[in-house]
Amino acid sequence: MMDQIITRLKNSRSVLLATHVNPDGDAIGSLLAMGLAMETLRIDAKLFCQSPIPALYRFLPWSHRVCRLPDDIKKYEAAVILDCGEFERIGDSVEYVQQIPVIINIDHHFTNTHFGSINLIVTDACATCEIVYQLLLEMGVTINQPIARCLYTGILTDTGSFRFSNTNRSTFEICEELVKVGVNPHDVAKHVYGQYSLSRIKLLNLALDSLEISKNGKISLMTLTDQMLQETGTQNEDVDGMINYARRIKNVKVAVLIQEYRNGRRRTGERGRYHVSLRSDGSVDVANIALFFGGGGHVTAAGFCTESHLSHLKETIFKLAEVL
Ligand SMILES: [Mn+2]
Repeated sequence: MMDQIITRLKNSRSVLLATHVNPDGDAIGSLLAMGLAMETLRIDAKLFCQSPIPALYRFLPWSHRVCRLPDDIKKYEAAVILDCGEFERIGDSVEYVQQIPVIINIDHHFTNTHFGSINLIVTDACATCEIVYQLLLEMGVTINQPIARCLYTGILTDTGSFRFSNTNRSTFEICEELVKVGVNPHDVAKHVYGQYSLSRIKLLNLALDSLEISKNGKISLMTLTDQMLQETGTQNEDVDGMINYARRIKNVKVAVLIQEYRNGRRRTGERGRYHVSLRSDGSVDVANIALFFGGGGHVTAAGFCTESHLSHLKETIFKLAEVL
């Protein structure tokens, strides 16, 4: 699979690199690392993500080069889609991007739908950045400091700072190599974890206040409404990581965060649109729960979108607790 990808890329003059909406560290890290690598190979690469790059990741090289619209689609000979379980995860331009003759799908979600013409799905990779690292080595790309910094950030964030169950020996082996070429772990950690805005802390306060626990204590649930984000002046990116507070509660097996979509302006009684994030302690496969609702993800981290009444949605989730 890697050979096919390498041949394809090396024979392309112009490629589109894309990742998912509401990008996390792994999405951004793999996108930027691929972009920087394409430059060393003298392949013209356009970096695309529909959502803005969250402020805390703007310290990464080339983060300002990411475009929010994939223009002039005809010029691309291939597209590389990174960290997306489904093609639709890239957002509204999926039908447009689909017209690119070769779609290379690089991902580590076991629910990946193999939507590409070439699919490199490595479900035991701790992050898409790990797959990109191996690919770049195979391509003969020298992993320089800027590339290493992007890859390290993706691995750091997708393993929850080397705490999640996807953390293993190869995680540390790769990170050792990345540190060898100049990544400063303290510096990256300062950017990623040490720069919360006051509004984000105020949103956290509301999120903690919204906590509800199922009768048997196995499910914890947080709810964030559009109004809470507006009140605190926060963005979607500020919600990132808040679910971990719900997960840390003793005896909780599944933590749930319900987030209302923006522009959810509607009359009373009408259904709202919600994104539901799920995290488990490892004893429950939340990817399966997400799949049931039309979403996807990993065993311990998954999500889905739904249209519902909030009270009904909560009821459905708490019913799940009875069978855990
Ligand atoms: Mn990932």
